[in-house]
Amino acid sequence: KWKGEGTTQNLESIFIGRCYDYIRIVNPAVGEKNCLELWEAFRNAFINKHPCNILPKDYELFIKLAFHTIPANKSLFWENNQLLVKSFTSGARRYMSLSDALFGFVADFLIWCGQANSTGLDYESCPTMEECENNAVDSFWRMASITYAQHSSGVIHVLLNGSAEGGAYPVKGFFADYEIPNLQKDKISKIVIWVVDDIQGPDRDSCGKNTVKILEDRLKALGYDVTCTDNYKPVLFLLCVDYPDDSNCILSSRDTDCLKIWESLK
Ligand code: ENP
Repeated sequence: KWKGEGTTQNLESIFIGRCYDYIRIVNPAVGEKNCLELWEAFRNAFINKHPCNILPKDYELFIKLAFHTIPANKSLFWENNQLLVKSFTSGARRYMSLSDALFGFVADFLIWCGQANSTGLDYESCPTMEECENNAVDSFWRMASITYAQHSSGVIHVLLNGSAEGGAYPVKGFFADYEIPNLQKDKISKIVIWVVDDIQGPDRDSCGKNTVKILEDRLKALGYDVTCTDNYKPVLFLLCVDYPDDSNCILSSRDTDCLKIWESLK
């Protein structure tokens, strides 16, 4: 009856399994957590309710139980490049995006919703954002985003896609609406923006232009020290793994210059 896909099959097992994976293997530094209790708190946020009537605060208990600190200088916000972010953060080893924190990790890529007057999940369909804003998944990410932003400190990183249609910084989105307003200015030393284009993709947005300029101006007006770098090399090189022969992926331009001179002399 809804337009969106239904609840992910085996949701409970995936959720509880991910929770144990996280506390035992991915990031044992978060300490002991009761994964069954986390699942109950998560489930109670949306079961037995109309699936368009779920609010961020319904996830408060889940967030409280799953919460752990986000290490200073490790926060990474992003838009339009989820898979790149996944490989760049390297499962919290390099940076800790929201989905590398326990309270995002357990839900990443999953879909869920319940139904009114039933304790069952709806595996057939779930409401999309267009059908109703207060659906179980979006309200969850709102609550998780707010918490993640409030607890981010030190140098904050933002990874944007310069080839994204409509601009690298969506002026309406989780980052714009729930994360920027919840950053705690007194805990933040600097905001570093990286705008990386898809290799062989269009160069739609760059530092100082279009939507990135809107973002830089917004953050500066809020009093943050902001820097912006186009095609930040460590991230670009990660993309190069799939395009080893592309001209953007040749390591030293001096080598190619020498090669050209040598070729012309032959
Ligand atoms: P999209 O539309 O590129 O990707 C949405 C996918 O990312 C969904 O599969 C979602 O899982 C998963 N996901 C991981 N972290 C988040 C998240 N944090 N979030 C919403 N979905 C997330 O991403 P968006 O919608 O633009 O969100 C990007 C935001 O995430 C940025 O604000 C970034 O700073 C933040 P699922 O369960 O929905 O299938 C917050 C909102 O970290």
